[in-house]
Amino acid sequence: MRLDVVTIFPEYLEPLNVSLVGKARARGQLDVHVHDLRDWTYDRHNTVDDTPYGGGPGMVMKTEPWGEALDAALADGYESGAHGPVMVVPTPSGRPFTQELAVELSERPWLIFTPARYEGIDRRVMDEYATRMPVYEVSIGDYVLAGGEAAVLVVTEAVARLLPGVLGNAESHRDDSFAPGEMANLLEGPVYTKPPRWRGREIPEVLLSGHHGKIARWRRDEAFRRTARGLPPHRAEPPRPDRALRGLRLRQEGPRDPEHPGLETVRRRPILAQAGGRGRIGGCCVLAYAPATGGSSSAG
Ligand code: 6GU
Repeated sequence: MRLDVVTIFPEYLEPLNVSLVGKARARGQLDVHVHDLRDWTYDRHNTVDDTPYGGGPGMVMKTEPWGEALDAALADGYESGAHGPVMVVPTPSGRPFTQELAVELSERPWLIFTPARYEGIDRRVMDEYATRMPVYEVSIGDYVLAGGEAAVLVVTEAVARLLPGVLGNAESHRDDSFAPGEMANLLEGPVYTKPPRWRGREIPEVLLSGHHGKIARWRRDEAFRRTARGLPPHRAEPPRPDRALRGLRLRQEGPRDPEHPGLETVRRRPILAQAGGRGRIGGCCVLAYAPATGGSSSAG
């Protein structure tokens, strides 16, 4: 996979040389190109921003440096044989970055990140490149960062570990929380290692039984239990409704979600953030879903 990042803080992307992503680069599984946006400015001050049309606070990133930088990155990529670019624009008003989106991005051969500072990039840049390639505007959570660089690191790490051969054990992301398949929409249960007793705390006995079937069942039960208990309080984004939640008996309180008419919301809580995202109904965050059962929904 080829990654291009255009930024005014190339040094912010140094962590891409470290750990899993750094090793993937060293092995040639990831081909990373970081570009300095200011290389495509021609005034004494290397200006990349200007005041917003229509007035208002803050500054907006200018079209011309982005246009030239992206054209150059694209030309370089195509020249070296890359194909099928996707532009990933980090922004708090983007679609929520989920494991599902990480999987989707991991299947693309070439990602071009455009982390912005200030109030964002002139809209015409995204509109222009959307005529040539898919443009994903992505948010990593309901809070506002000073710039998109940290989001690039987050997305890259989530995507890189999904690339074939990057994780040591081919099966090690099968059981991830939110991974598609068996564990879709389930949070992972607890894990333990040696010693078997620490400060008076023992590990669940079943894990010592050597009975693989029982252990698998216990792990799945724990994942259901953790999911049913609700999300950790810092998590605004709910597990997505699907088959995995069908067996759960949760209280129903909310209206139907127009996006998932066959399901009813079961638990809601107010949210504070302003940024857009799925899972919202009338200013509330949907925490879980239960199948709509025509009025008499599951209780308990
Ligand atoms: Cl992707 N960028 C910025 N600047 N702020 C964010 C974000 C991204 N995701 C959440 N907050």
